[in-house]
Amino acid sequence: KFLSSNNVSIVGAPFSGGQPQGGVEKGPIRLVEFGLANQLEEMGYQVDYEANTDLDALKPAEDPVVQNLKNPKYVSAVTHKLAGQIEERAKQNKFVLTLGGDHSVALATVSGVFAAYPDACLIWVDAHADINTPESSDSGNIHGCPLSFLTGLSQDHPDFSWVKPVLQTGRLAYIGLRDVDDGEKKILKENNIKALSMHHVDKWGIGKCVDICLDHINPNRDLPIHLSFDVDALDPTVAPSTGTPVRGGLTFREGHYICEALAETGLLVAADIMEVNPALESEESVFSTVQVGCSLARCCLGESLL
Ligand code: 4U7
Ligand code: MN
Ligand code: MN
Ligand code: MN
Repeated sequence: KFLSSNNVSIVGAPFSGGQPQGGVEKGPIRLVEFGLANQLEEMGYQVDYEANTDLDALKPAEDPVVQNLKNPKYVSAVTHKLAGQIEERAKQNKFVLTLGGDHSVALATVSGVFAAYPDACLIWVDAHADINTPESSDSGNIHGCPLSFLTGLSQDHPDFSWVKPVLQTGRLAYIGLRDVDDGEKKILKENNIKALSMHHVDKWGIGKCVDICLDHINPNRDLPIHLSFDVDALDPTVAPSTGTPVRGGLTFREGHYICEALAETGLLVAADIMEVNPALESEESVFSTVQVGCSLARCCLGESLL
């Protein structure tokens, strides 16, 4: 409905500054080397790829903690730059597929996508809620905070004044949660955010969970949808190579079902595949994580629809 072209723009976000573990900046290149762009071309898409290999140049000489957040200047500079790229591609009517990189990069994807589609809604698939404020964050890692800035719940951090509160809390829904900080639970409750945990997936099944989320954030099925998929939402047996694994996650099929169901709506305009860290665990672990990341992306673009 919203995308008239068959163009897919892959935006590499080789960035790890939103958290302490190295290696996640190698996620995008591994997904592309695995053949993601070619696979999408074989599906009939016209694909372009921006690798963003020069993000290191944005690293400031000094980047002290500000309001409890680590690397604020670096994260801000990188995500601000990527937000502009993503906005431009979304406005060209291309499906924007962003490959992370740590999840602080969602500051860029949501800012860019919502600049092009102000009425969009966001499905956040993750073990974590990523909605800590600078005050509520225990770790100070910005990959745990992007949604507090994007919803306007955090507003006075000097390095993130460029991030506009583009996302209404009523347009955000979660699937897969199982490691949510106490401060985040309070935020989710107070703002009445639709948050489905693994408990709900067990109770209702994944099909009903996706329907419940869409009924809440997109009741008439007429708004553009952005999916941000943190691979740690999947069970660690399915996606082991990620920095913050949590047991008891989505199965291979449950993860794919979400992507398929969103593709089926015809409303999906952008997707993020985040937190793939090829430096973690064994060679087989990396292979299965990269493989599942590619197949989730293909399902977002309709691969398994008949
Ligand atoms: B990810 C955490 F404390 N909530 O804020 C935090 F548990 O993008 C984890 O979902 C954040 O992987 C995880 O540091 C961020 C922690
Ligand atoms: Mn996570
Ligand atoms: Mn995340
Ligand atoms: Mn993580």
